[in-house]
Amino acid sequence: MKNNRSIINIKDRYTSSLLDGNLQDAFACVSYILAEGWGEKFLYKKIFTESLREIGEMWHNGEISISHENRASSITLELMARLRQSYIPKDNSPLVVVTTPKSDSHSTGARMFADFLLMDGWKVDFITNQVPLFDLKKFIQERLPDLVAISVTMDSSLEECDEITQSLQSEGKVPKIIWGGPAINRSIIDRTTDYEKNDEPKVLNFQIKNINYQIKSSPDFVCCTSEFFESNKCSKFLTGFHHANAKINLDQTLEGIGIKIKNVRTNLGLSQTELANMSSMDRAFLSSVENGKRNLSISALHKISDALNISINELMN
Ligand code: B12
Repeated sequence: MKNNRSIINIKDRYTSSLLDGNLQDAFACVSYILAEGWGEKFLYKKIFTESLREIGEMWHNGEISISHENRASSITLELMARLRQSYIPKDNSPLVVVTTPKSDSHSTGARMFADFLLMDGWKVDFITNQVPLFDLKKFIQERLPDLVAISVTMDSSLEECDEITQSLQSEGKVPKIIWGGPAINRSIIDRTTDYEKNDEPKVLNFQIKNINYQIKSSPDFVCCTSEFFESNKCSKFLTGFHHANAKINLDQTLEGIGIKIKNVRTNLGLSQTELANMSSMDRAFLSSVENGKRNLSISALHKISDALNISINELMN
């Protein structure tokens, strides 16, 4: 079981490596976490996100210069780019365009969301860095993505997010649109639930500096409850795109089960060795199951689902 102390230690060491501009040491922290079998999502949530927030706050508080902040972000983005090379989408994977409003230069959260989708088998087009709306719209009309994700960090960019959505929904083939990011989590008036279009006639409002702003567009999903978009509602919305696709073959089924097992295991804070012991199987066997390389028997599936305390149905879903 991952112990809190060791997580804090490794996060602190990662943060120091970023502040020192030491790519090799930062890479060593990443290698350690992956070798322990804690998984990429854990690495993103507990190490990358928390370290970057800490370092960003240091800049906001005037403790370090913008160059130091920038170097730290670049090292993390470089490591994320290395990890991305191992996620290879299939031809029939759904396509998402991830973007940010032009007025919002915070792009790291958007990149992380994009990488989470890549890990879950999506094809991703990542468009930030102040692309003008007319150009973004033209691009989206050419690419015809299944989903457009708009990530908003600054409260002052919420109105622009609404404008982008209105513009994309005004003509042509309209893609599904999801909103998320810190400004959404912070500013939607009722944050106790995520919103789906069919939840209407609820009226969505923002509150920016205590001033109400009524949303004019109609996003298909607004992710407000969990910054890691792991609410049941959000997971269901995002996995629905895979189901809408063509027939799934055996390899894809095994891969899907493997990803699910790994996700549940890492969320429970279990290493591969620990889960292997709990389900009385060999770690190498479990590793091949998680990588989708093993046509596992129903009895093996049973042992794993028992150890994870989850039904077989859920693992197969
Ligand atoms: C790092 C940082 C910066 C960096 C950004 C580097 C970059 N390229 O991204 C720099 C130094 C450039 C910066 C600049 C500014 N910043 Co700043 N910044 C931060 C800081 C410290 C961390 C942001 C971050 O990178 N977090 C890490 C990422 C990984 O987390 P995340 O964004 O939350 O994303 C996660 C989830 O939200 C989710 N997610 C993200 N997108 C999406 C999308 C969908 C669809 C879904 C479902 C989920 C999802 O997934 C991610 C992974 O889990 C925050 C404060 C904080 N602690 O959060 C302030 C903060 C965001 N900044 C702020 C401000 C004010 C600014 C400046 C205006 C400051 C200035 N005076 O110049 C400028 C911005 C200029 C502009 N026009 O954009 C304010 C915003 C205030 C507000 N309420 O709007 C904050 C909150 C600081 C504060 N406490 O006041 N900043």
